[in-house]
Amino acid sequence: MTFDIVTIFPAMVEAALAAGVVGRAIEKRLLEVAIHDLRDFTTDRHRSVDDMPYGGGPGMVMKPEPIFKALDAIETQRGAPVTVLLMSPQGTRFTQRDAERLGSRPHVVLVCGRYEGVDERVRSRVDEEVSIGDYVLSGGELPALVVLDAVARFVPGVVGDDQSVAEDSFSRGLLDFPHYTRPAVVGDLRVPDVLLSGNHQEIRRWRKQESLGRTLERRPDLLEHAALDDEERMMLEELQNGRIAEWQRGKTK
Ligand code: 4GX
Repeated sequence: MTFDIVTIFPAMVEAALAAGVVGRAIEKRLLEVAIHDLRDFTTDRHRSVDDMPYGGGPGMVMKPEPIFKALDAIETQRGAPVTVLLMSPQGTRFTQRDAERLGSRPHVVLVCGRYEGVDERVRSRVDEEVSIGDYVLSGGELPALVVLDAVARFVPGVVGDDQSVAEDSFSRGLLDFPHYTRPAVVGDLRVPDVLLSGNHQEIRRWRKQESLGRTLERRPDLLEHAALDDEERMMLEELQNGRIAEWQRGKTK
């Protein structure tokens, strides 16, 4: 899969892509990421990417032509079609479902805006306007990196264990269960006995219970769309029948 990132801060994006799962996937050529400096597509002496808003008002707006030229160059290089995403707080909220859907596109272009945003005519070249959440950032670079990371995880081979991507708690619509590693006791904090029991049936049930309990307590909204099996539906019903308090007491013991 290829990503093209259009930005006025190429160094910021470059640095973030070197590390971790994504960095390794680039080394292994599972992902190709090309970073395009928007100023390379300007034609004036000052390499201007922004200008004053028509109609007046504060702030600056990104000029359309450099963005159009960048997209033309990318489409020529990749051979259309490419999927063009514009990072913007006006976009639809990016979810794990979107990450999975975009993971099977061969070419995704991430356009990073700055200032007050982009000239409205840029949207004629944009397939999807994407927001990573309801807060205001100073540019689209961090959102583009967030989207790239979440999408890249669905590209086969990027995450070591395909199983863990498919079973990822968010893909199933539930929060994750608690994790522990050695040692079994730290000060007065113990690993739950069930995890040391070697009883895999019990461990599996405990993890389901914890996922459901946490989701019910912290993100009940997720349960509306969660894909639950029969056992999980029964557990949830028990939890909802006044067993939340009991589950919580168990947690603090
Ligand atoms: N999720 N920002 C983009 C400038 C901008 C505004 C409109 C294009 C259109 C954000 C977010 C976000 C701040 C990035 C404004 N560019 N992007 N920037 N939250 O807050 O995606």
